[in-house]
Amino acid sequence: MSYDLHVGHASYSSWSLRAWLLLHRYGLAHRLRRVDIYEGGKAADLAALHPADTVPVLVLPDGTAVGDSLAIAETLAERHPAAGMWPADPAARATARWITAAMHSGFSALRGHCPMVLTRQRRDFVPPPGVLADLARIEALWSLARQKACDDGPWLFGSYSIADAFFAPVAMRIAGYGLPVAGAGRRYVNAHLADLAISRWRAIGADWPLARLPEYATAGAAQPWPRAI
Ligand SMILES: N[C@@H](CCC(=O)N[C@@H](CS)C(=O)NCC(=O)O)C(=O)O
Repeated sequence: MSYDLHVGHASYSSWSLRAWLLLHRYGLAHRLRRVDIYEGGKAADLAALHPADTVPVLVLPDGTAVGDSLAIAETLAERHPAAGMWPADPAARATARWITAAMHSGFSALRGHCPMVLTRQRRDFVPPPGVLADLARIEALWSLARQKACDDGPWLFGSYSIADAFFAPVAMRIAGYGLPVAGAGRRYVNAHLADLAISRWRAIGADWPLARLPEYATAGAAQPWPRAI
């Protein structure tokens, strides 16, 4: 039994990263199918999955296609209940669902001003007020999660959960743009930076050349990707 996961370029597609992290971290066999969302090939690559129009798209072993990262996460959690993708404790699980959905539907300033770029760290980025407001709310949600944590692990609820997969690209944006976070928030970003799954995903991206980079990928002064912030 194997899944097919259709993804955008691994260096830039933050929604793709979320879905892939779940398959990879929970050891679910899958094949990666690259969708050309940056060089004009998206329509052809997704034609067989109509009406899917964005990545990621997960194709189940029976051929059913599931679009949208949140639907993919819920589908995987339901199909693999023993994997523990949501926290076991009901209060922690409810909170995890809340903050995951809040991430999925919110933080438009952070997403708009700081597109995910996993190849380099911006040096000169001055966060506008909207980004700082998003960061403050993100840190409040992370703090709430830690209050509900089920064990001492480094992730939001102790052990890794879907919430961490959804906030991984947020952590990558904080690292990639040198955004200000302190204390527990900083440790959480560093846990993602040290995560071997993230290293693996960055290596996949490095193997996928692009003739034409997304314009934000080369904007501003840059330095190498950080090991920690
Ligand atoms: N809500 C969707 C958003 C997916 C999305 O916007 N994906 C981007 C790539 S990160 C995409 O496919 N962009 C190409 C396009 O919109 O044409 C999800 O959670 O999966």
